[in-house]
Amino acid sequence: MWGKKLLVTLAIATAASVGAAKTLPVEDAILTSPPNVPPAIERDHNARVVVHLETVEKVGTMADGVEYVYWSFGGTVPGSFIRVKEGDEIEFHLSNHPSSKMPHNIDLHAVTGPGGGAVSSFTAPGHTSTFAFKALNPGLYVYHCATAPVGMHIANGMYGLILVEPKEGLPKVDREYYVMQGDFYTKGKYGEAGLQPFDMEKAIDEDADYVVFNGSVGSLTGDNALTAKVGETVRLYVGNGGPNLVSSFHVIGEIFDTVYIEGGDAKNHNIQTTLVPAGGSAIVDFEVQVPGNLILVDHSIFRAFNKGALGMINVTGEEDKVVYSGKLSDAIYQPEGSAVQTMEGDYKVAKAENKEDKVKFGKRVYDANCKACHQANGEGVPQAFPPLAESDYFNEDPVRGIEAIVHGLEGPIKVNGESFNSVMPAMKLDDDEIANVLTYILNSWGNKGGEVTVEDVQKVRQQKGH
Ligand code: HEC
Ligand SMILES: [Cu+2]
Repeated sequence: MWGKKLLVTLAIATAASVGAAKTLPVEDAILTSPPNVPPAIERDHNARVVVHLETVEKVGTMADGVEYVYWSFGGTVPGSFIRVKEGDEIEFHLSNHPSSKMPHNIDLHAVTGPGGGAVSSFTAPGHTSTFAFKALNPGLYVYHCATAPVGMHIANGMYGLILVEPKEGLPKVDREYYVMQGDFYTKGKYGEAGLQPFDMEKAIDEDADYVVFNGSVGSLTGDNALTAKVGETVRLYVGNGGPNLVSSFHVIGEIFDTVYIEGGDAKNHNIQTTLVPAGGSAIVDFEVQVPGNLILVDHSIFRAFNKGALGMINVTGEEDKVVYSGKLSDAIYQPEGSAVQTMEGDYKVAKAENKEDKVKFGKRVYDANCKACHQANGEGVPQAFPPLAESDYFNEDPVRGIEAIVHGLEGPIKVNGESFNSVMPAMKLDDDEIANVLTYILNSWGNKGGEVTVEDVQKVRQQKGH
């Protein structure tokens, strides 16, 4: 009699598969690709959550004209977002696609156990491994491949996030997004076209060519920008796969109302920039109050403007001139009287008298505001910043230059036969500075000559009601 009962119990345990302590309702996990996040968990009990995740090696786009063989969880970088509840039991099935050249495994930082599941999940191409774990601690956790050479598997894109919601859930917000930073190391330097192989030397030197959100340059800009409406609350689940670099995560034009520090329980408020370690995370919540483009960056700022770590949230809705006025006026500031205008070396002269002055003053504006991107002689940077030297786009209609400075410029354009699809932020320059800098450009580097006037600039400002 006892023997028979034992046998039955064993059979049930096997049917409910390995590791189940008691019988929980079974459900399939909803997995999402970045920047999407699975819906909040509504159930008030625990479940046995079945996760099916596949490792895939495939060619993807790192930047315009640049391809890379990504290794991924679920076919995207970062990998599929997994969402469970504190106390859930997770039955994990890791499949390695038959076309893979490498074995892979998974180390989930949410696992309490050896290697975070790495050894139990080691999977050859064309195989599936299964293991189970209990989500003991709530938090936002990184997962990654931990197959040797570990650094190489992570550098190729094998990381993602798993959220273990606390028992009581997280406060409701209007929108949730999944953003994960990673650094990449390629044989060619940033923007060099073609299929770029992984560069182990650079990876060891921590000399990244690309630092990006969600696996590629432009994954969160232009048509891929995140969206929100004025008055909504936004939550970003931010991860950092590394392999090497720590992220100083910042959103230009926004303040984080709440940061769940390092993805844990501790909440900090009114934060400008939060540190996201390699192999770590943060949850940031904020309300958007005014329309415009919020820019996500790693505030190690060369990474944002020269290596790709730049994303966007396009906020639409009503202006609130009390929260943010826009430019109200622009008066000449002369703390030391008009003497400033004739200071030795004529550093600051209020007005250009003629074209020669404009060109001279325009060069200073250029060096201080444009050179960093468009380069010293207007030659630009392939794939990233279009040339201003002999630019057919600009010479055809210099008003485009005014528009680019006043309103910013984004989306696909063609300059001298080369396509660009990037973001130039609007620049806070006054009408004289804009007239001067564009006149300087028109009269430099083989451009067609001519002059841009303050009136031209004012016309553009008025067109869009500025
Ligand atoms: C942060 C980098 C950055 C800065 C600073 C910057 N630009 Fe740009 N600029 C760009 C990018 C990127 C584009 C292309 C945008 C696109 O493809 O949608 C661009 C496009 C342009 C274009 C049109 C394309 C062309 O090559 O003719 C002009 C003109 C231009 N910028 C002028 C300026 C001037 C003048 C300044 C300084 C006042 C300036 N830019 C500062 C990044 C920058
Ligand atoms: Cu791997």
